[in-house]
Amino acid sequence: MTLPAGQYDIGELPRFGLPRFADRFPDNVTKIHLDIGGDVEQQVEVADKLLTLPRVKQISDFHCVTTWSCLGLEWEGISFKDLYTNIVLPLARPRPEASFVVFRCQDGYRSSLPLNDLLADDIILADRLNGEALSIGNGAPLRLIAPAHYAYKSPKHLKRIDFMLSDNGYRPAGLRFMEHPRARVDKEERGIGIPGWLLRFVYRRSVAPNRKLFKQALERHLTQSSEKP
Ligand SMILES: Nc1nc2c(c(=O)[nH]1)N[C@H]1C(S)=C(S)[C@@H](COP(=O)(O)O)O[C@H]1N2
Ligand SMILES: [Mo]
Repeated sequence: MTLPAGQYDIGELPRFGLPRFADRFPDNVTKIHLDIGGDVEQQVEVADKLLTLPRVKQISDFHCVTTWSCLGLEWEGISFKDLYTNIVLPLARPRPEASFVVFRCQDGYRSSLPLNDLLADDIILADRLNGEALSIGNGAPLRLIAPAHYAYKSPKHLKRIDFMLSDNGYRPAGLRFMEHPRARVDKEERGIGIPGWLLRFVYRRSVAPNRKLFKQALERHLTQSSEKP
């Protein structure tokens, strides 16, 4: 397996993200509740309908923009394209030009991708990883997996998907330069306005301290929830 430019193999999938999300956790990690909205004719809640879609399994590599990668992960869930053609189009009926897609998460995180990118065959909504239900650290109960894009485009703890006519009014979860509209790994689109190779050096220093921050926050969270009556 070859690593994309500027990436290294970290050997496992750590709990990771923007620092301000380290202490935020989803309320609901077992039952999937997914709302479809935005510029659509009808808002829909797809929780049970998801179960009617075919299950898919896929092995793919995962690349965080801060330069770590985790190779050969086996994700299981449903394909985004199936959700779009079998549920979004017939039931929510988005406006034909609604091609800016926004994902909203239980921890307040959000990200976006163009509809065209999301209709690629390797984009899935995953509820299982390496043969087990998704853990709270890695995105339970449901997350997007977009392997060709930096992992900030793979939102965890999904609760809502909006199909929008434009990106007007969309606020990225981090600073504006940090969210490239497409963030393709093979083009090293790490951010906006700063070359990818330059961002590598800045981001790489944050990996170890941020990983520790996320790990300790999860440990605290798990202890607190187990102490609750
Ligand atoms: N809900 C949510 N999704 C998120 C994030 C987050 O903080 N919250 N961080 C993103 C980033 S920057 C990365 S690298 C991956 C990390 O996924 P992991 O914790 O399963 O390794 O999730 C992405 N999706
Ligand atoms: Mo990331």
